[in-house]
Amino acid sequence: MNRTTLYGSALSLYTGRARSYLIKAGIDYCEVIPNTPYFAKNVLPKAGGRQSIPTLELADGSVIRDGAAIIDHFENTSQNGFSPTSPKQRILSLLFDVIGAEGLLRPAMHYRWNFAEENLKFLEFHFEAMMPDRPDRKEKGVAAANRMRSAAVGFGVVPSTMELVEILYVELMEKLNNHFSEHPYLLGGKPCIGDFGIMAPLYGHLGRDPAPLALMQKKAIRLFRWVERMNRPDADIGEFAAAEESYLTGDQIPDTLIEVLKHIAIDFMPETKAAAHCINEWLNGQTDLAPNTQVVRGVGNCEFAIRGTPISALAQPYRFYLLKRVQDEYAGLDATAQEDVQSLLSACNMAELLNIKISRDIGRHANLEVWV
Ligand SMILES: N[C@@H](CCC(=O)N[C@@H](CS)C(=O)NCC(=O)O)C(=O)O
Repeated sequence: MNRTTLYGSALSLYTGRARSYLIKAGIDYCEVIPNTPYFAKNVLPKAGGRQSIPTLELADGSVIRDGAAIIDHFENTSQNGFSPTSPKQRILSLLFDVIGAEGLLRPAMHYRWNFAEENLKFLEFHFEAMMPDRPDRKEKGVAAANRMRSAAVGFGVVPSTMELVEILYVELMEKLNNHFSEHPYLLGGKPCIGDFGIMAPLYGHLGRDPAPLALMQKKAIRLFRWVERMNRPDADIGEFAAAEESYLTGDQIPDTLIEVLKHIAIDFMPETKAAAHCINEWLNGQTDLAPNTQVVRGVGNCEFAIRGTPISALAQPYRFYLLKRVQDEYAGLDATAQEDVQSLLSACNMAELLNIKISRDIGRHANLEVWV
């Protein structure tokens, strides 16, 4: 390849985050489904042997696997074009990245997998398209779709939680819609890392599959416009008469965004606490976990309750890999900025996030997340 290639799929949650970044950053790239012999032979071995999307191949043949690492690469080479510079905005930008990667999986999975009448044919087409073009393509596509359907259960979407998942998501749409009625992006007139983070669930699943797309278009037009805007190279902010294409000045955090976070906290805080507890128990039991051992997707289920509804969900270390970025950013701030951030997170019912940690760090080695 002599051009940057994004290996991904139109319906993939995590591809949506990297794609939006590449578009907004003006990077010349093409998108390819990773179902080719070329991918298997030339890209996969450089991606730690792990077939996850998004994976990026640069023009020089080097490969970056993992959406956060792809964005880090371009942020590092472009002087952090999409990272705000003031303390509270930096913290929220990183926080929304965690929320997007890990905190909205239940609504994403529910509205994809539990609306068969509207979604099934659409999903079958895409899963089949992801498989190599061989006689068993259809069969392989169905098997892959079934694996993802059961992942939804693993994230805590079961009949007893579906009503709660729907209520919380409809409320979230409302809060996001309010915010995007006043500001084109999370922090003003320009997307930040957190915008790309929440694009993951809000595009690939919730802003594209037929059932949730129709719901979003009906209930949250301004949110739908944000999704659309995030996949366009220009700022696409015509409906905002006076918007500047920059972050809000003076480290402002709009009240509408605090309302969004307060709502997310209802689900995100209990799950983060329970997942940390579960992962730490697991780590305690690992007497021979050598450095550079690959971090697996989940290490058991954690239990928590939201508004009285019990939930059991996979405890995923990756949540804490991204959360540590928020905590490290906080640790590097001066005392005044730390106080400001603490008051902000308290107003969002998220102050505890600065202290919820897992007992072993996660790093990257050979394109994989590993235990340090
Ligand atoms: N942490 C990764 C997660 C990527 C991911 O899980 N992608 C899904 C599709 S949306 C996938 O490829 N799953 C298969 C796997 O992880 O083996 C990222 O942010 O890029």
